[in-house]
Amino acid sequence: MEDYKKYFPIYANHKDLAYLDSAASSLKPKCVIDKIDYYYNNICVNVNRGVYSLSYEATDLYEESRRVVAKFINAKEEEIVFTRGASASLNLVANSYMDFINPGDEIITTLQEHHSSFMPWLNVCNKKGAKLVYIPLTEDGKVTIENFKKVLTKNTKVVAINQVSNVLGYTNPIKEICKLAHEVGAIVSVDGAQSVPHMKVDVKDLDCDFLSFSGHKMCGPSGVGVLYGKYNLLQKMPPVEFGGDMAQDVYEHEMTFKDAPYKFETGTPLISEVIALKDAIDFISNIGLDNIKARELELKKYALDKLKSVDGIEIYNNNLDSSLITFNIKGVHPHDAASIFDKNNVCIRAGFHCAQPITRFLDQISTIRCSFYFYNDFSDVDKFVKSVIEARDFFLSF
Ligand code: C6P
Repeated sequence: MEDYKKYFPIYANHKDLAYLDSAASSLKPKCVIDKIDYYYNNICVNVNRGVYSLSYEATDLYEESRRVVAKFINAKEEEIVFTRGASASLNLVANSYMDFINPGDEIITTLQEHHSSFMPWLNVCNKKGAKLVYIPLTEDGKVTIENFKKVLTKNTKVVAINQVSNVLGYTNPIKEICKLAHEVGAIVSVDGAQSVPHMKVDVKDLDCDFLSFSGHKMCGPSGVGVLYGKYNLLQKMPPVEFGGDMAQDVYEHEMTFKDAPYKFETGTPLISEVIALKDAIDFISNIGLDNIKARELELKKYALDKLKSVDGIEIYNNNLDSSLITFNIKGVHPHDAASIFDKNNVCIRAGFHCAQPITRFLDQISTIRCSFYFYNDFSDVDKFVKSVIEARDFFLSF
Protein backbone atom coordinates (compact mmCIF):
# COMPACT_ATOMS: atom_id res chain seq x y z
CA MET A 1 0.00 0.00 0.00
CA GLU A 2 1.30 3.44 -0.86
CA ASP A 3 2.33 5.43 2.19
CA TYR A 4 0.10 8.52 2.31
CA LYS A 5 0.84 9.16 5.98
CA LYS A 6 3.98 11.04 5.02
CA TYR A 7 1.84 13.93 3.73
CA PHE A 8 0.17 14.41 7.15
CA PRO A 9 2.33 16.16 9.79
CA ILE A 10 0.19 14.78 12.63
CA TYR A 11 1.78 11.34 12.12
CA ALA A 12 5.26 12.77 12.66
CA ASN A 13 4.09 14.18 15.98
CA HIS A 14 2.12 11.10 17.06
CA LYS A 15 4.16 8.14 15.85
CA ASP A 16 1.83 5.43 17.11
CA LEU A 17 -1.47 6.97 16.04
CA ALA A 18 -4.17 4.80 14.48
CA TYR A 19 -6.67 7.46 13.38
CA LEU A 20 -9.95 5.75 12.53
CA ASP A 21 -12.40 8.62 12.98
CA SER A 22 -12.23 10.31 9.59
CA ALA A 23 -16.03 10.30 9.27
CA ALA A 24 -15.97 12.84 12.11
CA SER A 25 -13.11 14.86 10.63
CA SER A 26 -10.21 13.97 8.37
CA LEU A 27 -6.57 14.68 9.05
CA LYS A 28 -5.05 17.66 7.25
CA PRO A 29 -2.12 17.35 4.80
CA LYS A 30 0.88 19.69 4.93
CA CYS A 31 -0.15 21.51 1.73
CA VAL A 32 -3.40 22.65 3.37
CA ILE A 33 -1.71 23.72 6.59
CA ASP A 34 0.96 25.55 4.53
CA LYS A 35 -1.68 27.45 2.55
CA ILE A 36 -3.32 28.75 5.72
CA ASP A 37 0.12 29.76 6.93
CA TYR A 38 0.83 31.44 3.57
CA TYR A 39 -2.36 33.47 3.77
CA TYR A 40 -1.61 34.78 7.26
CA ASN A 41 2.08 35.44 6.56
CA ASN A 42 1.70 37.00 3.13
CA ILE A 43 -1.82 38.33 2.60
CA CYS A 44 -3.75 38.55 5.84
CA VAL A 45 -6.42 41.03 4.63
CA ASN A 46 -10.12 41.02 3.82
CA VAL A 47 -11.71 40.03 0.50
CA ASN A 48 -14.06 42.04 -1.76
CA ARG A 49 -13.48 45.29 0.12
CA GLY A 50 -9.98 46.71 -0.04
CA VAL A 51 -8.96 48.86 -3.02
CA TYR A 52 -5.38 47.67 -2.84
CA SER A 53 -3.29 44.84 -4.26
CA LEU A 54 -3.25 42.61 -1.19
CA SER A 55 -7.02 42.61 -1.01
CA TYR A 56 -7.25 41.88 -4.75
CA GLU A 57 -4.91 38.95 -4.22
CA ALA A 58 -7.01 37.62 -1.33
CA THR A 59 -10.19 38.00 -3.44
CA ASP A 60 -8.57 36.24 -6.42
CA LEU A 61 -7.55 33.25 -4.31
CA TYR A 62 -11.00 33.16 -2.68
CA GLU A 63 -12.77 33.13 -6.05
CA GLU A 64 -10.29 30.63 -7.49
CA SER A 65 -11.33 28.27 -4.71
CA ARG A 66 -14.97 28.70 -5.75
CA ARG A 67 -14.04 27.70 -9.32
CA VAL A 68 -12.13 24.63 -8.09
CA VAL A 69 -15.02 23.52 -5.86
CA ALA A 70 -17.47 24.03 -8.74
CA LYS A 71 -15.36 21.93 -11.13
CA PHE A 72 -14.92 19.22 -8.49
CA ILE A 73 -18.69 18.57 -8.35
CA ASN A 74 -19.43 19.64 -11.95
CA ALA A 75 -21.29 22.83 -11.02
CA LYS A 76 -21.01 26.44 -12.16
CA GLU A 77 -19.09 28.81 -9.91
CA GLU A 78 -22.14 30.99 -9.29
CA GLU A 79 -23.86 27.90 -7.85
CA ILE A 80 -21.31 27.58 -5.01
CA VAL A 81 -22.02 29.27 -1.67
CA PHE A 82 -19.33 29.14 0.99
CA THR A 83 -20.65 28.42 4.49
CA ARG A 84 -19.27 27.35 7.86
CA GLY A 85 -19.86 23.64 7.18
CA ALA A 86 -22.37 21.03 6.07
CA SER A 87 -24.66 21.85 9.01
CA ALA A 88 -24.71 25.54 8.07
CA SER A 89 -25.39 24.67 4.41
CA LEU A 90 -28.25 22.32 5.28
CA ASN A 91 -29.75 24.93 7.62
CA LEU A 92 -29.40 27.64 4.97
CA VAL A 93 -31.43 25.64 2.45
CA ALA A 94 -34.23 24.90 4.95
CA ASN A 95 -34.36 28.39 6.46
CA SER A 96 -34.48 30.03 3.06
CA TYR A 97 -36.70 27.55 1.21
CA MET A 98 -39.16 27.73 4.15
CA ASP A 99 -40.77 30.71 2.38
CA PHE A 100 -42.12 28.29 -0.25
CA ILE A 101 -43.56 25.77 2.24
CA ASN A 102 -47.25 25.89 3.16
CA PRO A 103 -49.52 24.06 5.61
CA GLY A 104 -50.23 20.53 4.42
CA ASP A 105 -47.03 20.27 2.36
CA GLU A 106 -44.96 17.15 2.89
CA ILE A 107 -41.22 16.89 3.34
CA ILE A 108 -39.68 13.47 2.90
CA THR A 109 -36.62 12.36 4.82
CA THR A 110 -35.14 9.16 6.27
CA LEU A 111 -34.32 7.66 9.66
CA GLN A 112 -30.72 7.40 8.45
CA GLU A 113 -30.15 11.16 8.57
CA HIS A 114 -27.60 13.05 10.60
CA HIS A 115 -29.43 15.53 12.86
CA SER A 116 -28.16 18.41 10.69
CA SER A 117 -29.94 16.96 7.68
CA PHE A 118 -33.47 16.54 9.06
CA MET A 119 -33.74 18.81 12.11
CA PRO A 120 -33.81 22.02 10.02
CA TRP A 121 -36.81 20.57 8.15
CA LEU A 122 -38.49 19.41 11.36
CA ASN A 123 -38.23 23.04 12.45
CA VAL A 124 -39.75 24.18 9.12
CA CYS A 125 -42.61 21.68 9.53
CA ASN A 126 -43.29 22.87 13.09
CA LYS A 127 -43.35 26.49 11.97
CA LYS A 128 -45.28 26.10 8.72
CA GLY A 129 -47.73 23.28 9.53
CA ALA A 130 -46.08 20.95 7.04
CA LYS A 131 -45.55 17.24 7.63
CA LEU A 132 -42.23 15.38 7.91
CA VAL A 133 -42.60 11.94 6.31
CA TYR A 134 -40.04 9.13 6.64
CA ILE A 135 -39.13 6.63 3.93
CA PRO A 136 -39.54 3.19 5.55
CA LEU A 137 -36.12 1.52 5.76
CA THR A 138 -35.44 -2.12 4.92
CA GLU A 139 -34.60 -4.48 7.78
CA ASP A 140 -30.89 -3.71 7.41
CA GLY A 141 -31.50 0.05 7.33
CA LYS A 142 -31.39 0.77 3.58
CA VAL A 143 -33.42 3.22 1.50
CA THR A 144 -35.02 1.66 -1.57
CA ILE A 145 -36.78 3.26 -4.50
CA GLU A 146 -39.74 0.98 -3.91
CA ASN A 147 -40.16 2.39 -0.37
CA PHE A 148 -39.50 5.95 -1.56
CA LYS A 149 -42.40 5.62 -4.01
CA LYS A 150 -44.67 4.64 -1.08
CA VAL A 151 -44.27 8.07 0.55
CA LEU A 152 -43.90 10.31 -2.51
CA THR A 153 -47.16 12.18 -3.19
CA LYS A 154 -48.36 15.26 -5.03
CA ASN A 155 -48.01 17.07 -1.68
CA THR A 156 -44.27 16.37 -1.49
CA LYS A 157 -42.35 19.64 -1.74
CA VAL A 158 -38.90 18.66 -0.52
CA VAL A 159 -36.82 15.51 -0.16
CA ALA A 160 -34.01 15.90 2.41
CA ILE A 161 -31.70 12.90 2.25
CA ASN A 162 -28.08 11.93 2.79
CA GLN A 163 -26.10 10.43 -0.05
CA VAL A 164 -24.08 8.31 2.40
CA SER A 165 -25.16 7.67 6.00
CA ASN A 166 -22.64 8.51 8.72
CA VAL A 167 -23.69 5.48 10.77
CA LEU A 168 -24.35 2.68 8.30
CA GLY A 169 -22.43 4.07 5.34
CA TYR A 170 -24.94 2.99 2.70
CA THR A 171 -25.03 4.96 -0.55
CA ASN A 172 -28.56 6.05 -1.36
CA PRO A 173 -30.01 6.01 -4.91
CA ILE A 174 -29.98 9.83 -5.22
CA LYS A 175 -30.23 10.02 -9.01
CA GLU A 176 -33.44 7.98 -9.14
CA ILE A 177 -34.85 9.85 -6.13
CA CYS A 178 -34.23 13.20 -7.86
CA LYS A 179 -35.93 12.00 -11.04
CA LEU A 180 -39.04 10.82 -9.19
CA ALA A 181 -39.16 13.87 -6.89
CA HIS A 182 -38.97 16.24 -9.87
CA GLU A 183 -41.90 14.45 -11.50
CA VAL A 184 -44.13 15.66 -8.63
CA GLY A 185 -42.50 19.11 -8.57
CA ALA A 186 -40.44 18.55 -5.39
CA ILE A 187 -36.85 19.63 -4.86
CA VAL A 188 -34.10 17.43 -3.41
CA SER A 189 -31.59 18.65 -0.81
CA VAL A 190 -28.73 16.16 -0.55
CA ASP A 191 -26.48 15.87 2.48
CA GLY A 192 -23.11 15.05 0.91
CA ALA A 193 -21.01 15.32 4.08
CA GLN A 194 -20.05 11.63 3.95
CA SER A 195 -20.06 11.15 0.18
CA VAL A 196 -18.12 14.05 -1.36
CA PRO A 197 -14.82 13.20 0.46
CA HIS A 198 -14.95 9.56 -0.71
CA MET A 199 -16.51 9.29 -4.17
CA LYS A 200 -17.05 11.24 -7.37
CA VAL A 201 -20.17 13.37 -6.95
CA ASP A 202 -21.49 15.05 -10.08
CA VAL A 203 -24.42 17.36 -9.32
CA LYS A 204 -25.46 17.59 -12.96
CA ASP A 205 -25.56 13.84 -13.34
CA LEU A 206 -27.52 13.42 -10.08
CA ASP A 207 -29.69 16.41 -11.00
CA CYS A 208 -30.01 17.24 -7.28
CA ASP A 209 -31.21 20.72 -6.39
CA PHE A 210 -28.89 21.26 -3.42
CA LEU A 211 -25.78 19.53 -2.12
CA SER A 212 -24.16 20.32 1.24
CA PHE A 213 -20.72 19.27 2.46
CA SER A 214 -17.87 20.25 4.79
CA GLY A 215 -14.22 20.99 4.06
CA HIS A 216 -12.89 19.37 7.23
CA LYS A 217 -13.99 15.85 6.26
CA MET A 218 -12.07 16.01 2.96
CA CYS A 219 -8.60 17.10 4.11
CA GLY A 220 -9.62 20.76 4.19
CA PRO A 221 -9.70 23.20 7.09
CA SER A 222 -12.47 23.13 9.66
CA GLY A 223 -14.92 26.02 9.58
CA VAL A 224 -15.61 25.99 5.85
CA GLY A 225 -18.45 24.27 4.06
CA VAL A 226 -20.11 24.34 0.69
CA LEU A 227 -23.67 24.69 -0.45
CA TYR A 228 -24.29 23.87 -4.10
CA GLY A 229 -27.65 25.05 -5.38
CA LYS A 230 -29.19 25.20 -8.85
CA TYR A 231 -28.81 28.81 -9.86
CA ASN A 232 -32.48 29.49 -10.60
CA LEU A 233 -33.38 28.24 -7.12
CA LEU A 234 -30.63 30.21 -5.38
CA GLN A 235 -31.77 33.33 -7.24
CA LYS A 236 -35.39 33.01 -6.14
CA MET A 237 -34.57 32.12 -2.52
CA PRO A 238 -34.31 34.90 0.07
CA PRO A 239 -31.14 35.43 2.10
CA VAL A 240 -31.34 34.31 5.73
CA GLU A 241 -28.58 36.53 7.10
CA PHE A 242 -28.34 40.24 6.42
CA GLY A 243 -25.52 42.74 6.63
CA GLY A 244 -22.05 43.31 5.25
CA ASP A 245 -21.12 42.46 1.67
CA MET A 246 -24.38 40.74 0.65
CA ALA A 247 -26.29 44.03 0.15
CA GLN A 248 -26.71 45.90 -3.14
CA ASP A 249 -28.55 49.11 -2.23
CA VAL A 250 -29.59 49.94 1.30
CA TYR A 251 -31.88 52.79 2.40
CA GLU A 252 -33.62 53.51 5.68
CA HIS A 253 -36.66 51.38 4.77
CA GLU A 254 -35.57 49.41 1.72
CA MET A 255 -32.82 47.03 0.76
CA THR A 256 -31.76 44.98 -2.23
CA PHE A 257 -29.26 42.15 -2.38
CA LYS A 258 -26.48 40.96 -4.63
CA ASP A 259 -27.11 38.00 -6.91
CA ALA A 260 -26.43 34.44 -5.71
CA PRO A 261 -24.09 33.21 -4.39
CA TYR A 262 -23.02 36.50 -2.77
CA LYS A 263 -26.39 37.28 -1.18
CA PHE A 264 -25.87 34.19 1.01
CA GLU A 265 -22.33 35.09 2.13
CA THR A 266 -22.89 37.72 4.81
CA GLY A 267 -20.01 39.43 6.57
CA THR A 268 -16.28 38.73 6.37
CA PRO A 269 -16.02 35.13 5.19
CA LEU A 270 -13.69 32.33 6.29
CA ILE A 271 -10.90 33.58 4.08
CA SER A 272 -7.93 31.31 4.83
CA GLU A 273 -10.22 28.31 5.15
CA VAL A 274 -11.86 28.89 1.78
CA ILE A 275 -8.51 29.53 0.12
CA ALA A 276 -6.97 26.35 1.56
CA LEU A 277 -10.01 24.26 0.58
CA LYS A 278 -8.69 24.49 -2.99
CA ASP A 279 -5.49 22.77 -1.89
CA ALA A 280 -7.44 20.01 -0.17
CA ILE A 281 -9.44 19.39 -3.34
CA ASP A 282 -6.30 19.42 -5.50
CA PHE A 283 -4.68 17.01 -3.06
CA ILE A 284 -7.48 14.42 -3.03
CA SER A 285 -8.02 14.87 -6.79
CA ASN A 286 -4.35 14.03 -7.39
CA ILE A 287 -4.69 10.87 -5.35
CA GLY A 288 -7.90 10.14 -7.25
CA LEU A 289 -11.33 9.45 -5.82
CA ASP A 290 -11.37 5.97 -7.36
CA ASN A 291 -8.07 5.15 -5.63
CA ILE A 292 -9.43 6.57 -2.38
CA LYS A 293 -12.55 4.41 -2.58
CA ALA A 294 -10.59 1.28 -3.54
CA ARG A 295 -8.16 1.74 -0.65
CA GLU A 296 -10.97 2.26 1.87
CA LEU A 297 -12.81 -0.85 0.71
CA GLU A 298 -9.61 -2.91 0.86
CA LEU A 299 -9.12 -1.77 4.46
CA LYS A 300 -12.72 -2.47 5.34
CA LYS A 301 -12.55 -5.96 3.84
CA TYR A 302 -9.33 -6.68 5.74
CA ALA A 303 -10.93 -5.47 8.98
CA LEU A 304 -14.17 -7.43 8.47
CA ASP A 305 -12.18 -10.60 7.70
CA LYS A 306 -10.23 -10.19 10.93
CA LEU A 307 -13.34 -9.37 12.98
CA LYS A 308 -15.04 -12.56 11.75
CA SER A 309 -12.88 -14.58 14.10
CA VAL A 310 -13.64 -12.32 17.08
CA ASP A 311 -16.54 -13.62 19.20
CA GLY A 312 -18.95 -11.28 20.92
CA ILE A 313 -19.08 -8.57 18.26
CA GLU A 314 -22.27 -7.31 16.64
CA ILE A 315 -21.62 -5.50 13.35
CA TYR A 316 -24.49 -3.38 11.98
CA ASN A 317 -23.15 -2.86 8.44
CA ASN A 318 -21.40 -6.06 7.51
CA ASN A 319 -20.94 -5.20 3.84
CA LEU A 320 -18.50 -3.50 1.52
CA ASP A 321 -20.65 -0.49 0.60
CA SER A 322 -18.59 1.99 2.54
CA SER A 323 -15.55 2.81 4.62
CA LEU A 324 -17.38 2.62 7.96
CA ILE A 325 -17.73 -0.24 10.43
CA THR A 326 -20.41 0.36 13.04
CA PHE A 327 -20.61 -2.24 15.78
CA ASN A 328 -20.88 -3.04 19.45
CA ILE A 329 -19.08 -5.43 21.73
CA LYS A 330 -21.85 -7.44 23.37
CA GLY A 331 -22.18 -6.59 27.06
CA VAL A 332 -19.71 -3.68 26.89
CA HIS A 333 -20.80 -0.04 26.83
CA PRO A 334 -19.26 1.73 23.80
CA HIS A 335 -17.87 4.50 26.02
CA ASP A 336 -16.14 1.94 28.26
CA ALA A 337 -14.69 0.27 25.17
CA ALA A 338 -13.55 3.67 23.90
CA SER A 339 -11.25 4.05 26.91
CA ILE A 340 -9.28 0.97 25.80
CA PHE A 341 -9.02 2.24 22.21
CA ASP A 342 -7.79 5.58 23.54
CA LYS A 343 -5.18 3.91 25.78
CA ASN A 344 -3.85 2.16 22.64
CA ASN A 345 -3.81 5.39 20.57
CA VAL A 346 -6.64 4.16 18.39
CA CYS A 347 -9.12 6.97 17.64
CA ILE A 348 -12.65 5.72 17.02
CA ARG A 349 -16.01 7.31 17.76
CA ALA A 350 -18.45 5.98 20.35
CA GLY A 351 -21.93 7.41 20.81
CA PHE A 352 -24.98 8.04 18.65
CA HIS A 353 -23.01 10.00 16.05
CA CYS A 354 -25.53 12.90 15.97
CA ALA A 355 -28.00 10.44 14.44
CA GLN A 356 -30.33 9.28 17.19
CA PRO A 357 -33.15 7.94 14.95
CA ILE A 358 -30.92 5.40 13.16
CA THR A 359 -29.26 4.39 16.44
CA ARG A 360 -32.72 3.70 17.85
CA PHE A 361 -33.60 1.83 14.63
CA LEU A 362 -30.64 -0.45 15.43
CA ASP A 363 -32.16 -0.87 18.91
CA GLN A 364 -29.06 0.61 20.53
CA ILE A 365 -28.36 3.67 22.62
CA SER A 366 -24.94 4.07 21.11
CA THR A 367 -22.45 2.28 18.91
CA ILE A 368 -18.74 2.21 18.13
CA ARG A 369 -17.75 3.51 14.70
CA CYS A 370 -14.45 2.89 12.96
CA SER A 371 -14.05 4.96 9.79
CA PHE A 372 -11.25 4.75 7.23
CA TYR A 373 -9.72 7.24 4.83
CA PHE A 374 -6.98 6.70 2.25
CA TYR A 375 -4.10 7.47 4.67
CA ASN A 376 -4.98 4.44 6.82
CA ASP A 377 -3.13 1.18 6.33
CA PHE A 378 -3.26 -2.44 7.49
CA SER A 379 -1.28 -1.67 10.64
CA ASP A 380 -4.07 0.70 11.76
CA VAL A 381 -6.58 -2.11 11.30
CA ASP A 382 -4.38 -4.53 13.25
CA LYS A 383 -4.22 -2.10 16.18
CA PHE A 384 -7.97 -1.57 15.97
CA VAL A 385 -8.80 -5.30 16.05
CA LYS A 386 -6.34 -5.87 18.89
CA SER A 387 -8.14 -3.15 20.87
CA VAL A 388 -11.55 -4.69 20.16
CA ILE A 389 -10.35 -7.97 21.65
CA GLU A 390 -8.69 -6.25 24.60
CA ALA A 391 -11.84 -4.20 25.37
CA ARG A 392 -14.03 -7.29 25.21
CA ASP A 393 -11.74 -9.38 27.41
CA PHE A 394 -11.13 -6.62 29.93
CA PHE A 395 -14.73 -5.54 30.50
CA LEU A 396 -16.24 -9.02 30.35
CA SER A 397 -13.77 -10.27 32.96
CA PHE A 398 -15.68 -8.48 35.75
N1 C6P B 1 -20.83 14.03 11.07
C1 C6P B 1 -19.70 12.37 12.42
O1 C6P B 1 -18.87 12.01 13.27
P1 C6P B 1 -20.53 19.40 10.09
O2 C6P B 1 -20.36 19.03 11.53
O3 C6P B 1 -21.44 20.57 9.92
O4 C6P B 1 -19.25 19.51 9.38
O5 C6P B 1 -21.24 18.15 9.39
C2 C6P B 1 -22.50 17.74 9.80
C3 C6P B 1 -22.85 16.43 9.18
C4 C6P B 1 -23.90 16.38 8.29
N2 C6P B 1 -24.23 15.23 7.67
C5 C6P B 1 -23.57 14.09 7.89
C6 C6P B 1 -23.97 12.86 7.15
C7 C6P B 1 -22.50 14.07 8.79
O6 C6P B 1 -21.85 12.93 8.98
C8 C6P B 1 -22.14 15.26 9.46
C9 C6P B 1 -21.03 15.26 10.48
C10 C6P B 1 -19.74 13.82 12.02
O7 C6P B 1 -20.45 11.58 11.87
C11 C6P B 1 -19.80 14.74 13.20
S1 C6P B 1 -21.31 14.61 14.07
